[in-house]
Amino acid sequence: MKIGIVCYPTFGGSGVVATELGLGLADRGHDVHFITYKRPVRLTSFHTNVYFHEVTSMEYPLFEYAPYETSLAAKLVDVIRFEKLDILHVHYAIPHAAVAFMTKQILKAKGIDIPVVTTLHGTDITLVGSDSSFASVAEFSINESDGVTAVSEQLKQETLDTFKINRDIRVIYNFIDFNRFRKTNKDHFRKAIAPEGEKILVHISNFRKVKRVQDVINIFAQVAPKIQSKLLLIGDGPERNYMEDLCRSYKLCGEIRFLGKQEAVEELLAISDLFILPSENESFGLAALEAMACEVPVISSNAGGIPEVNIDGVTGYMCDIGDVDGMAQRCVELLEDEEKLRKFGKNAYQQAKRFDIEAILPQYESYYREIIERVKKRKD
Ligand code: GMT
Repeated sequence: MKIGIVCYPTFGGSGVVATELGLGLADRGHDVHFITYKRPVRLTSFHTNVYFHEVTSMEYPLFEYAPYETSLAAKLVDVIRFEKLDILHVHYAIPHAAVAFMTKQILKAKGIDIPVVTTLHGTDITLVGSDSSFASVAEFSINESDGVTAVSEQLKQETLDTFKINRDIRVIYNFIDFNRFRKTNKDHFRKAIAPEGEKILVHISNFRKVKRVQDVINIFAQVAPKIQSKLLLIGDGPERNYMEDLCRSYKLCGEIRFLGKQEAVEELLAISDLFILPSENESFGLAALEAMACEVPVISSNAGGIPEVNIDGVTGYMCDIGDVDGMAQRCVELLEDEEKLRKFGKNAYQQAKRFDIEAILPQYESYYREIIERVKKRKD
């Protein structure tokens, strides 16, 4: 198939999923065209059947806000027509599903009916899409997509509860590539970060409010006096400065390291003992899955779709959102018991296997075929 993929090209989960999906599809022989404003962060090397089309917007003094959606639609029309794409897959409903609708209409006028699949990732429904400044457009454009997928059962349900949706939503879980995310021996690296054999706790996110990074630090402040440990904070975002202040106020700057955005997160996960994800909301929790693939148990909140990934008492522990004391207690419990920590790590790996890219990618392939067929039938 010739597949067009639209996504946010940044470190966010939706962009990561979209890029890994595209690369996986290309490995299976499909031609994949990424169309976005910047090369996606995980699209680093050359692949024979992967193409990148950069969207540029013309500057004009009248434009206080450059009309990216218009430029994206124009680029999509161009790429779909001239590359003869079979399907367009947009990730994150806002604004991509609306742009896909506009693109579809323009192409219809030219005699082309391009099948459109929209994948909902989480905040496009829970935070952004449901805001009154976007809601009507989000609802309309989801309903106008030929196919809609959600990354967890919980997100599907939340979408149905939030909007009047008149079409099926297929749950296709996020996935993990075990060629990249697996436990590897990085002892030399571990020694550099934890020279005294300290345990390593880790959190990865975009440091937005929804991630409750302050809970991670508050948890660590309770763990550190009991267990010799270090905390790695990976990623960057609007909350970072406050978080640095919080670490200073605890006088824990020697134990907590802010590593910023990292490309090779698997190397950091390989030396970690526990992953902490106390999010307020999380449709899936891809970062937790990446940790689990590397045999790192997860201490998390029970928000959103996290319970579909982390199994309480098996692959880690779950507490209510904001239950810092509970999460700290669970961290200590696991870190004190080497055998349990190892067992939970193995369980985490087994659970991660359910989301193996090898099992999930064929679900997208067959969904594409189903949607292409449905659109074709509609035409006939
Ligand atoms: O977590 C974020 O804020 C980024 C966001 C995104 O769209 O880039 O992540 C969402 O999509 C990920 C990939 O499907 C999911 O693993 C995350 O759980 C989801 N984030 C939220 O729902 C808050």
